Amino acid sequence: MRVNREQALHFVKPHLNTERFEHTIRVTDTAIQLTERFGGDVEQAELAGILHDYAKYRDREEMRRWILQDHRLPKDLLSHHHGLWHGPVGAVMLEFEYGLEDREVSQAIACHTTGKKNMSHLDKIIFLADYIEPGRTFPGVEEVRKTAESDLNKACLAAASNTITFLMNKHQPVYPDTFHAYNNLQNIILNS
Ligand code: DGI
Ligand code: FE
Ligand code: FE
Repeated sequence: MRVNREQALHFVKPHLNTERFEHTIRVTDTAIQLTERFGGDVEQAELAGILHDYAKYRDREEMRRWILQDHRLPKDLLSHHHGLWHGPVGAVMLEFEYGLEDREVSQAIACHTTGKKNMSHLDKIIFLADYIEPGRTFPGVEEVRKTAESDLNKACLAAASNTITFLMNKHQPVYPDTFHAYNNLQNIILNS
């Protein structure tokens, strides 16, 4: 699948700046490593990693129109920070602009920023890879990287928990799916 990788990278490159493109490559490589560690389909992880921030720099008004017009996109996004829109909107745009047909890849892109309840294995891999890729310097990220060496659910929980703490400390609203991810992962771990 080397050709697929080159094609997909070539497709996203014009939509990203250099820094974001390099982040994209690191997320992709991290997602592949996590898949080798925890199982799953390497090609899906690779494609989702490459495409995950496709819509990051799209015009805010254009994204707003997509949210208003596409029945699959949750309208409550509009009452939350626009920084959260690029995942769900990107997933829908990629269907039209890239011809992305893989629903699992599309879902993982859609929830990569916030997480959600009942994340799939691929959702978790992309959510975590975006959080721990080697360029990230979030407070607490080193501990999450350590946890990610052995436990996918616990590492995702720590990432969601850190994000919630970070946002609350800044007196920022938290999108409900981020809490849903936290609660769901916490329950999985408590019941395991
Ligand atoms: O696109 P990236 O920069 O690679 O990373 P991302 O898609 O995780 O977006 C990161 C930003 O999203 C970061 O500033 C924290 C913010 N974020 C994540 N979850 C929430 C959130 N912001 C709000 N307001 N609410 C959330 O639930
Ligand atoms: Fe993102
Ligand atoms: Fe990202």
